[in-house]
Amino acid sequence: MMPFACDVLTLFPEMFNAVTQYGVTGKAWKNRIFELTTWNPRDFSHNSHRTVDDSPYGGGPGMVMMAEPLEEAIMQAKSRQQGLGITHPEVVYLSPQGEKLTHATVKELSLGSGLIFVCGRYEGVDERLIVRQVDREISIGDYVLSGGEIAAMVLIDAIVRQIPDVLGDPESANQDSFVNGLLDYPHYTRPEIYRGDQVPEILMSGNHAHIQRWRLQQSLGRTWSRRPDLLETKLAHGMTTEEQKLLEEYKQSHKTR
Ligand code: 9WO
Repeated sequence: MMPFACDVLTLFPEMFNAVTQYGVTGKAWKNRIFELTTWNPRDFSHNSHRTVDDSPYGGGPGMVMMAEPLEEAIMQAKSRQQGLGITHPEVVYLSPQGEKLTHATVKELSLGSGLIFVCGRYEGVDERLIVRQVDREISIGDYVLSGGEIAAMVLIDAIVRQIPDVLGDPESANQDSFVNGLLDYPHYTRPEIYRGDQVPEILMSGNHAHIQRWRLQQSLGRTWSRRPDLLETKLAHGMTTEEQKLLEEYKQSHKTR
């Protein structure tokens, strides 16, 4: 299979070693499941100081990334991806003004064959670059970072683990929290008693059907108590009679404690 192609525009290319060198994404990169090419906007600067930023029109604090070096870097990234046979690589800009990242967005992006990530620094990027070149502006949450790099890595990590073969067991990604619209159930491993705390009896029973039902109930219950917003969505898409029964039972046992 052709690797999933990531082209990243960044002033700090070495930050991306975090995804290519470690863990599940590191292994996927080594196995050429995805590839990552960085483009430093400084290499596209038009002056000898390699400047890529300037002060904002209208005044105010800080600096703004200039459109020209970024647009030229995007052109290079696009022609590289087109050379790989990727006809329409989407350009993604990471910013707090973007659409909020969800598992659905991750899935959608993972279905393509390549993406170009624009990582901003300073106070942001000249709006004309965004209007001209960016297909999707994505936020990973309502907070401000020092730049788009860590957000891009969050997105790359989430996308890569959706690619078939990345997780050893082909079912693994489907077991992830959020796939069924619910939070994960609690996990336990040895020892059976940790500082006086017992592993829930049912997990020691060997009864797989019972364990499965208990885990689903924990997922439902935790979603109800911690993320009622997610449960509303799940409810709107329809819950089985079994799921409703398990949740009612969980609510009941939580009132009486
Ligand atoms: C910094 C700043 C300083 C003084 C006054 C206003 C300011 N705005 C910013 C700012 O928003 N900087 C951003 C840094 C510019 C775009 C790249 N940066 C960024 C991306 N920070 N946080 C993100 C981000 C990306 C995706 N999801 C959440 C946050």
